[in-house]
Amino acid sequence: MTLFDESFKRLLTQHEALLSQKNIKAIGGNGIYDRYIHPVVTADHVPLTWRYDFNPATNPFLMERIGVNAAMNSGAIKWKGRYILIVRIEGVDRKSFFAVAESSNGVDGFRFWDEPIEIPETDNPDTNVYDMRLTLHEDGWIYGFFCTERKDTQADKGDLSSAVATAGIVRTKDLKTWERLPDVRSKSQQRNVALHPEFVEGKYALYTRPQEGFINAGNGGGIGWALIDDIMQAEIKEEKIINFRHYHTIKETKNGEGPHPLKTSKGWLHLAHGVRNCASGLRYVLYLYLTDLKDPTKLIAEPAGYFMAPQGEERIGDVSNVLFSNGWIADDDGMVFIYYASSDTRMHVATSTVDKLLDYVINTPADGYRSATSVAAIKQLIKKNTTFV
Ligand code: M1P
Repeated sequence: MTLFDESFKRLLTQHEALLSQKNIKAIGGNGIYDRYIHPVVTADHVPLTWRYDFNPATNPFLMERIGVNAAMNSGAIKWKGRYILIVRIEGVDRKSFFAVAESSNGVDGFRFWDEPIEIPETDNPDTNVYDMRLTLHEDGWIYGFFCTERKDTQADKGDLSSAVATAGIVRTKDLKTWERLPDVRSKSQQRNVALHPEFVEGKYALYTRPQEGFINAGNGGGIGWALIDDIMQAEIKEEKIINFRHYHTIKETKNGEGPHPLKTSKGWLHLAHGVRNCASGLRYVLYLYLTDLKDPTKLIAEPAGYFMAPQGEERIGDVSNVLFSNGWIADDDGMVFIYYASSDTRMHVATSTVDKLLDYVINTPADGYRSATSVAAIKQLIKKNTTFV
């Protein structure tokens, strides 16, 4: 056997071992959800044929030709009984693209389809596309809303970092062929746009995140809501903030809707991210809130603080101290699979149930916005417990 053959065999064996690795629930936890010991998708899960030239004549050292930096912020959908992630893959060239990975049980065994997704471009080509939110809409299409980013042509000549973000739209019936619709038109930059699964007042409804700049929410901020007259020419005309930022909270700097909310008996259950700044940089955490079934813009409940924050190895990565989620799946039996990325590097799953998440959202004290109100909430709990301990 040649050295090439040996390396080739080793590469295939190691890759297969990773793909077939079983996942198990991590011990401990807070009763609200369970984490799992392994990430579900990483850069190393990406098919070897996308990265290596296997021809010994043209790649005698069996080197990786196209490197992958991260497999992160993934949209999710249950489709034909399979758990599907539309993974954001970021190459070492810093360009992101999308690829389908599927699993039979939602917690392990994720394998990519043969090729990445080809997203058609508009007349104004995207420089970078990322963070797709999937919605099976009642109109029968599966929509993907994603961030499309292009260079800011108004920026100073030497400024090669400023960008303009808006929401791109694709739709599909088979997750294989994707039709590109015109980008969402909006007065401000937009990221974290998700499509509500039902018509509201006969219109498509979007969760938005108006922002003044590419990174900063500025005065905009907050999770917005907009009704869209025509999805083929989507335009955000009026935007109402339905989930506000607040001073000295986990979403002081900015926040953004995750995947579209889950419809439950007690209201629309939302998963979002909140961002707070500190000396070591931005801290991204996940939080939940509940809105009214008949009026999805009306807040019913929102626990204080975060639902999930990076833990252990999750805290380290390409952009450290970040948890981000744009995909979750609720099964018919009430089980919920929360797909989240840690530190812009890898994908994980946490599982819970609709009942547990509703209990958490409804019965966790809301933020009183002062240290004294936090102490009051704890004292109330201690008092309630005196009969039990
Ligand atoms: O790096 C953390 C996240 O930063 C951005 O989040 P937001 O839209 O809230 O500003 C996005 O680029 C996201 O992809 C990234 O994970």
